[in-house]
Amino acid sequence: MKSGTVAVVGKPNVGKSTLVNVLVGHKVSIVSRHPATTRFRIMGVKTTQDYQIVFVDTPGYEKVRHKLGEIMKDNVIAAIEECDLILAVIDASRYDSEDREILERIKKSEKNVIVVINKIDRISPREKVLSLIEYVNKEFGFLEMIPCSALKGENVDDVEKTIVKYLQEGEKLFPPEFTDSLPQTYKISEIIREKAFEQVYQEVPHSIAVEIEEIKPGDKNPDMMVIMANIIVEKDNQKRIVIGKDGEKLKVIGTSARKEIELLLGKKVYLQLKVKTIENWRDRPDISGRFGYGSI
Ligand SMILES: Nc1nc2c(ncn2[C@@H]2O[C@H](COP(=O)(O)OP(=O)(O)OP(=O)(O)O)[C@@H](O)[C@H]2O)c(=O)[nH]1
Ligand SMILES: [Mg+2]
Repeated sequence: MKSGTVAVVGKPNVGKSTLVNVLVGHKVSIVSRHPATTRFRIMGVKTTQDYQIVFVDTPGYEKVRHKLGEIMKDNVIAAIEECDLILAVIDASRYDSEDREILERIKKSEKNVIVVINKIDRISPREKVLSLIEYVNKEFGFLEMIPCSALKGENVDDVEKTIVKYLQEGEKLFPPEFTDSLPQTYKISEIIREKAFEQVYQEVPHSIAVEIEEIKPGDKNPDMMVIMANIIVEKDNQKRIVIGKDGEKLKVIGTSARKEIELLLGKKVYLQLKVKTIENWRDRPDISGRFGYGSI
């Protein structure tokens, strides 16, 4: 039996969470078109007869702009330092100095590193990927470089095989049925955040957090779950945007979140969403800690 922890690290939006989700085989981490979606370390576990891989998905590594950003960056560094192996993800169509900075930081850790060149489905002709591999290899000389497309599932099995190649012999770290580290309430809040993000990203980029106030079986119908949650924003004008004209936006967010939460819980759900303003919550660790953005 082989086992170990793998930190998945890279610039925002390169596809780290998408890759972790396909490798684990279900949705562990929310994904979006927009950078800085993942906010702290998220663990997903893949267990087979022969091995167990514990993936640690991390927030995109980038310049710190607020207190929450600092916590996010600390989480990436802790993941790098604590893991057995690093999966450094880059976007085949967007390799730049930010990637280089991260790769340099990773190199310093002296860990085994596999570089995943993701989004190759965007590259044509495919030979272009080869020159990127050659270039990065010359610069850093990491153990392995694997091109793949997490979105299309292309070559993802190769990524998995290569990880297993570098895992040490060891016992399972978690029971085989364990697939992720997240409490149910956190998953529910992340689903709501993902749907809100889809609707209002342009206007309210990163000021959204979600707080679950209550989850309980329905009074009349105990098979149904009643969930009360607050969408937190930083300013009153953002609150108006999230609610939308005649409550339209909030309704769309609520409906799509409810459907996915029903799938997660395997039950009917009554979801009540409210929108609240808490000024500058991202700069207030007392507040952001409440939404689970400390460390886990
Ligand atoms: N074309 C293409 N798009 C991809 C691929 N993998 C991920 N994406 C898309 O890239 C976007 C970002 O994906 P995420 O998985 O959220 O990226 P991330 O690296 O976790 O981003 P942060 O959490 O913000 O750091 C989403 O729109 C994905 O659908 C891929 O292989 N090909
Ligand atoms: Mg992510």
